[in-house]
Amino acid sequence: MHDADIEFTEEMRLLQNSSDTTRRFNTLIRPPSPRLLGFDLLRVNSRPLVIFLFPVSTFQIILDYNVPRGKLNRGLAVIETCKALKGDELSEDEFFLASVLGWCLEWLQACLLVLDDIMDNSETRRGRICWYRQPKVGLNAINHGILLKTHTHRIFRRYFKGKPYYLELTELCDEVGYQTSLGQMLDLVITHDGKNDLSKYTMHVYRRIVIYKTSYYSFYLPVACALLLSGEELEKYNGIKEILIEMGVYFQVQDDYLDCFGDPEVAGKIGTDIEDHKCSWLIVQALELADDDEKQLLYENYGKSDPISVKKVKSLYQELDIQGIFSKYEVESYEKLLSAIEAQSSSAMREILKALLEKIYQRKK
Ligand code: GPP
Ligand code: MG
Ligand code: MG
Ligand code: MG
Repeated sequence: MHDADIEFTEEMRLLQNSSDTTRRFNTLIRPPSPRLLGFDLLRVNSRPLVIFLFPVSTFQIILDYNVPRGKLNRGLAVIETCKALKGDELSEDEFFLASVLGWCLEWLQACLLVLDDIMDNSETRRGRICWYRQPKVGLNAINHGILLKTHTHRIFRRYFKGKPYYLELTELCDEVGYQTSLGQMLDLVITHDGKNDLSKYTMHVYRRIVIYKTSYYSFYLPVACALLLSGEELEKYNGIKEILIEMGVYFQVQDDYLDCFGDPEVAGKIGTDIEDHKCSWLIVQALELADDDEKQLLYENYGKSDPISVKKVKSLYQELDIQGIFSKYEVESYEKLLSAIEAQSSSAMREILKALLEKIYQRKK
């Protein structure tokens, strides 16, 4: 382990909770090597001026603002999956490499959130004003998002190049990155179409969007990464992909619900789906239940940013008992997922899938 890799801020330390894995994940490594970036620039240009033009601390600030304070679901899932596959505690080296990979997924997540917040015109994220809304940041945030993502490739090269799984791991991450961008494109294109015709918002369309924009990178990717890191062949575990994708759909439905009915103090973000005219699970449900007058109300008020219109939409959701429908959906999804998990032949996979499901069931953030 290099000194530059063990740097972590006080904030990182505060993230510790009672879970030993979380504590070790947070404190063992933060594989940023912002310094590495500085060193490389130094080597290529070999003039101190370069450091002056690109102070390392700039990257450090971007990292500190955007990587911590999340739930760490994706990063920790890599470690937990490796553990479940081994059936035992990981060695120091194994834990270290799983943490590197886990942090790369957390950096990817930070990149996606920085960019998504610009596209969704969001105000807050993880309890703070969105990065792009910081006065000195603005649309530079686009480049910061790209930096966060491209730097994970450098971390990969540094720690995994030469390992037997290197190529498959990088191809997996590239493919999932592509799928996520496609999902985001679908999200934005459908939003545009829906503004002319709300009837485009069907459950079929909804599922296509969220499988691509959320499921692949949030649920399939961490488990698939851990499988490769543990020397497993992904083909042997085809059955779990479908379950992870469905778990991702359930997770995004919760996200949509919390956008409207969650507590921003707890979730750390203020919802924007109604104002943004998003194809959210709530509007899809409402359209299925609404009579002609209610549909008219939605046509007139959905996608408007004035608080009165937003309130009218929320009140209609309440009248249609979307909250009750969501509660039922949660229980049914949990039970369906659980029985699909129980049918898996690998006990390690049953263990990890159950743990992932328990972590998100009835979540409030
Ligand atoms: C969640 O959508 C999906 C993402 C954050 C993926 C973004 C993909 C990009 C290629 C940028 P969301 O907008 O509902 O999330 P949130 O509610 O957290 O803003
Ligand atoms: Mg979005
Ligand atoms: Mg968003
Ligand atoms: Mg959302």
